[in-house]
Amino acid sequence: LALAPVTAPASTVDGFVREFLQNLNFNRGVALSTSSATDRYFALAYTVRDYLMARWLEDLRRQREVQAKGVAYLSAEYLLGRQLDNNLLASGLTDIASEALASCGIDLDDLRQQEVEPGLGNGGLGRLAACFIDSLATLGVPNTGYGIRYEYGIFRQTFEDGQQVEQPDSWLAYGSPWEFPHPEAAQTISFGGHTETYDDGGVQRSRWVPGWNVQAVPYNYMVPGYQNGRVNTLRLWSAKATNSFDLRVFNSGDYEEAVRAQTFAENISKVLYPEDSTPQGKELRLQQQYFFVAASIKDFLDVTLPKDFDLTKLPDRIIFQLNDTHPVIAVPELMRVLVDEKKMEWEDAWAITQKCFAYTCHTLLPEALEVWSVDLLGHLLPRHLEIIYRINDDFLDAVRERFGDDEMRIRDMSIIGEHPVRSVRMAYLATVAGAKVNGVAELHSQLLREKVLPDFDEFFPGKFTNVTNGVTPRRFVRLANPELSALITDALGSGWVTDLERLRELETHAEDPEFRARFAEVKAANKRRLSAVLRERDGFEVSDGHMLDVMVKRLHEYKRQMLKILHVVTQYESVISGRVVAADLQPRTAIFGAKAAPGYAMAKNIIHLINAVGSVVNADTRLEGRLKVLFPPNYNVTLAERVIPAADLSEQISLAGKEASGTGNMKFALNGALTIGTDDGANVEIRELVGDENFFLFGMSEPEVEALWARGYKPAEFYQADDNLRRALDLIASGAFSRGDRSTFEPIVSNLLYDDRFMVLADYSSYIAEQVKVDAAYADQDAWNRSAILNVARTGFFSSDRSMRDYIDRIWHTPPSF
Ligand code: 26Q
Repeated sequence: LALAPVTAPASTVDGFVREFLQNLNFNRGVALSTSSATDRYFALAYTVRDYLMARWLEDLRRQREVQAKGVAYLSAEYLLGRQLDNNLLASGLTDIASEALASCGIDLDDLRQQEVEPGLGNGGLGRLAACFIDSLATLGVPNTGYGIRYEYGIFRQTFEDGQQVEQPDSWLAYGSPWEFPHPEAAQTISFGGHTETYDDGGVQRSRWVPGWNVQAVPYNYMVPGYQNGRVNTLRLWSAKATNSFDLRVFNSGDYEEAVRAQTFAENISKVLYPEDSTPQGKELRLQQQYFFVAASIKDFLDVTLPKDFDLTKLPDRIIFQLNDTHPVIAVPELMRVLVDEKKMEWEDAWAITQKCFAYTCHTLLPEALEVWSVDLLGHLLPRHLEIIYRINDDFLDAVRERFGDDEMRIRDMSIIGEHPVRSVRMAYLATVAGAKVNGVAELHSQLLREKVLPDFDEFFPGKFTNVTNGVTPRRFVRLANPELSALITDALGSGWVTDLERLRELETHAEDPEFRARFAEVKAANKRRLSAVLRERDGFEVSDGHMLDVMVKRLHEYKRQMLKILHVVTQYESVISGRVVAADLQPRTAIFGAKAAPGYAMAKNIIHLINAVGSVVNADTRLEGRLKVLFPPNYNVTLAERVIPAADLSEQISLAGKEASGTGNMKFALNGALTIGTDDGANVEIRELVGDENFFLFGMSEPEVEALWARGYKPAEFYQADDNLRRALDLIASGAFSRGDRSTFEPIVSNLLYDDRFMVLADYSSYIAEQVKVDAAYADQDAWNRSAILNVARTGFFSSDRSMRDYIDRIWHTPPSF
């Protein structure tokens, strides 16, 4: 019996009902009649799990048997969103589940609402990781996603008097039905202590004598492919205090101290850092990074690989993909394992290591490039610091050999920086160690090579490459936009869900008036659905007939939410001053969604301003209800799935050269919104694909930005030169949005006038002019719908399936297995 394979329950409505009731009774311990919505949600989730289980176990078995090369995706963040609907879709059970529940008097949609999304990421980078593992499973490529099971994910945002307040995200309060804890498979992870050399039978060797340990407990999550019977694994590590032996290190003998030591250890996976740039260099953050990376490498070497595996063949079995610099400490960790523990020669170990890593960079902002002070790193990971020094010495020797004793260049390329304090430049370490280094959109990759790492590009020809980001069409089209999906499937058949370039075939349908009318009806239905969600969630009313003008993303000065609110203020001012009659406004609702890092004061000021402008504008009857601002708090994946399909206009307005790629921009275009955007990140590629006539371009290009900086940028000159801009800023400064208090938004206004690092004022006039064109274009609904359909038809390129194929073909060399 132990050898009998696990079998899935019968894929029938009756089979599903039976399994559901079993789970309700035996796993929740309740009767249907007395069960809560939570009980029913859990029982449903367990039922879906049961159907996927046989596939999962079979995949794990086959992967052990075949030993094909796979991808270990190392990411500190996975912004998964809700799991239920995705797993129903992947297993092809949505209709059966819906019917089965209905026969029990339960509405599937009510149960969907019960799930608390695991918000284990900040934004783009974390969501990208989630899209990538979905695509790998769908492509049938062996992959384990490794990360951290934060007990608290990204904070829950509320507003008090228009200002952001952060609440803890207790996503595990009721537990999660999707996780499989394996405390028996915990790994011991060490920190601190010192290093020493010793005589190993005549050979001098180094070793690490750690100071303290924690346990890393794996929690496994299913990652099902789309209706292909494949199930990969996401393995997130949770920190647990080790037994009393290790606690003794902290233990002065008393009980209270022992409990404190436990708390200390378990702090490591307690909370996601809510910063998504300007890393603070906090010790706990480095502990998190080493914790999950060391556990993951151990897991792969000791558990996944066969016992007798020849480690010189490691690059044939695994590629560790580094999602930004957050997991880069994996490089010296693998070296330490190979050299200190497996007793390999340094050169052999380094040759292997260089083939086992590849690095993705997600930024161009210099302040976002992660560095760790040598003091901190040496204190927490003394052996790793020695290894990094050795890597750097060897690297700089090679640089000298190539470029001569150009000490300027040596200093610039050193993995160790000297100012303001001696520190390890993690992006340099990743670049030196990685087989490939990639940016996330064409423009970004080009700037990365030319501006950020030009010396490295010259030294490592062929190492730098581009892989343009993508998004999963399963979650962001098929699930988020069922009506558009039905329309597309009606026109093309269902193959587009895994072959998104097929959307091209919609181009001809864009010329069919009847198809355009059906498309318009889908958009209208999505707006009604959003309206219902915002009413229920936030008590907001979405007005009929409004253009929905949407800007949803993290709050950052470089993304320029400020520019969008200046447009709103400009329109408002033009009406209250009497220069424009309200009846001439194209009705619009500006929808914002954005979280600010808790320590980012200017970002929080901007949130406050948006809310303040919203309160005033929404209440002013002179606008005759033709201009509205909605800012639902706590924008997350779940809200994105409702907002994006309802949008008419997608705001992608970062200063050129600052947004590495953007992925929201892709989701909007695929859902038939038109973009107003700068020539930045993946906007460039979106515009190329959809055509200039279907994209609202404005603002300086990256070279123009550079040129203006070089000339000397004086934002006040733009203020003086543009009447609309002056009136808008003066209105904010006057206290019109702060009950007459001129001090409230003074920091914003003076920042714009005298600093304006992200050139909001320089791009203002071109933005406003382009928005006038947007209004005019929207007035012709039929032409707008045609453009919107062409956006859908021409953006199939942005499927994360395509991104994954690019990584597979050009970086990983991991074809689909069995
Ligand atoms: C680092 C150190 C300490 C604390 C926090 C961090 C940290 C955490 C998250 C730094 C950066 C992030 C996230 C960055 C991010 O989301 N970048 C975005 O990545 C997307 C996917 O490639 C791109 O589309 C966006 O352009 C880019 O901004």
